[in-house]
Amino acid sequence: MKITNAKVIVTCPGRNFVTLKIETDDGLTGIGDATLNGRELAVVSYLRDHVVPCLIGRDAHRIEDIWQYLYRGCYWRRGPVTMTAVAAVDTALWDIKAKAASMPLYQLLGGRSRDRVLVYGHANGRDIEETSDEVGRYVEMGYKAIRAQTGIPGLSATYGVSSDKMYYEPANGTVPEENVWDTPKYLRHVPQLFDTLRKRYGFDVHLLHDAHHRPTPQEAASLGKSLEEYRLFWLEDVTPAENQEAFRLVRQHTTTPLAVGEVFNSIWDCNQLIQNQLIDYVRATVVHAGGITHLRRIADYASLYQVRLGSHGATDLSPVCMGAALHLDIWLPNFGIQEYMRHTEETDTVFPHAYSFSDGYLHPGDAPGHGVEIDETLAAKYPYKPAYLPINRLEDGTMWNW
Ligand code: KDG
Ligand code: MG
Repeated sequence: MKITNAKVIVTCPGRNFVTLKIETDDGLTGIGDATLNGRELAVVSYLRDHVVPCLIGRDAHRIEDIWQYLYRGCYWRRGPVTMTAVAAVDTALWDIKAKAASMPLYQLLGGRSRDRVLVYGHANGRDIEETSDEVGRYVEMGYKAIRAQTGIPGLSATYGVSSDKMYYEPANGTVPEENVWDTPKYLRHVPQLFDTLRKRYGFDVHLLHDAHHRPTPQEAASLGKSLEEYRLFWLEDVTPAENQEAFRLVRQHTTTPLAVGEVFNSIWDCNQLIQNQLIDYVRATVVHAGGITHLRRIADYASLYQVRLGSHGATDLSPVCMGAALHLDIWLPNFGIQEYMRHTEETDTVFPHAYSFSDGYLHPGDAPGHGVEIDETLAAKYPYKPAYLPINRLEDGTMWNW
């Protein structure tokens, strides 16, 4: 089955998405997500200018060989732009292979290891009271796991907290908005949030929290310790992981489960974290970590060390990524949880999909392939708009971690 065409589709139904569509000579097509938040057009160029011309005429069934060709063959290995482009090709090819087999993708991976995929939603509020009410809304919708973020007294804006609730979109502004950050204020406030939540909702609901890489390793250790009694499902991105060894200090001081890796694009980003059991969950995802082929490799490696997969699933990962991720999740023996930040109806209409939510779980559906399509006519009605995530500075103006 030869690849005859590959096109890169950019659309902005409320936020930007990049999608690669691969066509074959026997009429089957497949799509892959290629969205890299705030750097979308870099991946568009990488694909259009450097990858698509090399795909034409190749055998669409040779997924592994094409992956190696794009990874080893480009000389410049790894990096978010490269690995997002590789992921888009890989996901589209898995979609085609599963359609050719008339099977849902999870069947090709080895079949289901579970009936449904546990997901967590995002509850956020300007203060503890509002966040606590939001957690209640998620409980009512059937969620079994909820991430809670709250505004911090003394800071005018906190990432992850917005006046829009169910469908908030963190990326906006033609240049990044600048927020002020203060870790000591944050460290004092967060335990109060979880104290309130546990008193109100008890311990049956899973609670999660994202520190967005702001604390230093020492601060991260102290945060983990101060949250132990609230029994979090996980504490995420508690410090940057460029220096994987930094997690040793955190690990030595707290039993709070640790998750990291939404910015990882390769197994080399988490090799030491996994091998030394410095984390409990790896947050890498299909679109940014080289597609199903490479994420499966990371997850298999993680399983040797009892580290589980808890993939990133914010709104900047398109429904195409979500569909593919759910097939991996339902098969993967060492699956932990899947993030599920809902897309707007506008986005869902551009990307009709087979996956569905019920009672706190997602199911990928049984359509052949990964079960997500793109309505190209509708997609064309939403042209690209520049949009960026905010950035952080300390109160004295120092540029800080995002
Ligand atoms: O593109 C970055 C966002 O998806 C990210 O900041 C959201 O931290 C995030 C999360 O855990 O969903
Ligand atoms: Mg995060």
